[in-house]
Amino acid sequence: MSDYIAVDIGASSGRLILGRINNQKKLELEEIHRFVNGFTRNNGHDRWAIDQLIDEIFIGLEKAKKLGVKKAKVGIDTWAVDYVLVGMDGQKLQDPISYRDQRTRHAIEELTGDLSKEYIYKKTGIQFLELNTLYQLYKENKEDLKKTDRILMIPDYIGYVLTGNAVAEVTNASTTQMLNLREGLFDKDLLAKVNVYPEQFPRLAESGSILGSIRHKWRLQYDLPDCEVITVATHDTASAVVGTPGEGDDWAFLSSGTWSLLGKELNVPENGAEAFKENYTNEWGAYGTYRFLKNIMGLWIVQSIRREQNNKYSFAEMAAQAGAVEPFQQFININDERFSNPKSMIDEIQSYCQETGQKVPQTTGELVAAAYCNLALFYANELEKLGNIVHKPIRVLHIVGGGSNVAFLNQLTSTLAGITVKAGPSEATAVGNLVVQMISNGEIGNLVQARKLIAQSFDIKTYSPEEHKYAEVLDKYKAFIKER
Ligand code: LFR
Repeated sequence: MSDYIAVDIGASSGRLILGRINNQKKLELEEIHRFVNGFTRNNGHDRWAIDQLIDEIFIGLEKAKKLGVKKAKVGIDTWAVDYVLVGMDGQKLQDPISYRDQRTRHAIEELTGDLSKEYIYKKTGIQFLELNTLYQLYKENKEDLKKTDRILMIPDYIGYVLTGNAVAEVTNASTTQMLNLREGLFDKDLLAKVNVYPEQFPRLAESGSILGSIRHKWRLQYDLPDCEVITVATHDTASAVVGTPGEGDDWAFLSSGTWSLLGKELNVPENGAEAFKENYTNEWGAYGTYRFLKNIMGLWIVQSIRREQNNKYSFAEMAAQAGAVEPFQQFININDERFSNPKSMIDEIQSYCQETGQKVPQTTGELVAAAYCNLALFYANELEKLGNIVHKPIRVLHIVGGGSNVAFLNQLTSTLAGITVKAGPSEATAVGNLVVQMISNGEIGNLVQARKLIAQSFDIKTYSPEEHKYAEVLDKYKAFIKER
């Protein structure tokens, strides 16, 4: 049996998780290292401290060695859309800019002035979000782009630093909004529009392919196990969907973390008029699948409230306080751009309620209740749309990721949407990362078997709709949202 290590880095934290299939034929996880992540303002932009993240990976791998791991496969996943510009000397030009940086404000309107949105959507099937790589590159410093030998997405860059080998892994590359669905390649027209040459991106690689061994120079510098890096589904959401224990064809997923990604796994992309109108995306998944989903603001709102209160309460305490408040006291369109990176999330929520003539939440419990109730309403509304677009009723919603621990939110979602919610695993992203490595190494046969293994290995909690509760709330919410 081999050891497998998932390096999973999200916008607010990162971790290294050791995975094994134990004697009871269950997948077993052991967290070996955890660290915080976040962007900071430097050199005029909100940037990620990428060197520090790589240092943390080495610290984690050294810890693995101390735990007795001699030889391991390693997979790396992170958030999507952000990239590193690498110069002719193989070094990064600058620290990468975060997708929440304000530089792409209004970039969609600017870029789609002469290339229509319909045209871009037909080509790519990707939702229009200002954070997409396409708009970031559009706003990129032109001199820096000229000096760029390689544009590498964050996990591809980390893989490149570790092994010396560079690829553009497909699940993440698709989030650039620059892959052509039909051709299966970067789209030349879109690249030209943002002054990028096709040669500046490395070759596309499928999830599950081998990237290479960790470079000798790192092994001299750190006390590491003998590691081979596997290019997993490097977009964290792609790994989370792989790690979702869905069965059959009537389930949807909700990957709940800093973002809430709500959608359905498809075998054929859905880029028709309805999907375009509702701004659903077709991100490429592992094993030829598509993640048909929508980005929803997610726990970012609660994380931001917590940060502004100097982390006074834990997430569990905040959820308990929210649960004690009368629910649905105000309607908020939580996907409004204004909540993407406000100076103060608390002020932003309060002014929204003031401007719309609603009760202004004051206490932590009231603020968090406003966030959770409106997340649940958003989910329920979207699930209905999703079922209509894919022409299939959705009977089960699998909630995975850190947010799947919030029982209050799971129950609200089940009741409002009128469907069964299955919650867990909370480490679905690391799990998805690990099982792709195991499939690649021949220890698991395929994705269906991997999901069976996941269902057997973790405690999945089921929530059923409560009857006669919140009967008219969803309709009132829909009417409110329509006007905005
Ligand atoms: C989630 C995620 C989303 C992506 C957003 C920005 O962590 O990867 O899927 O849209 O972050 O990269």
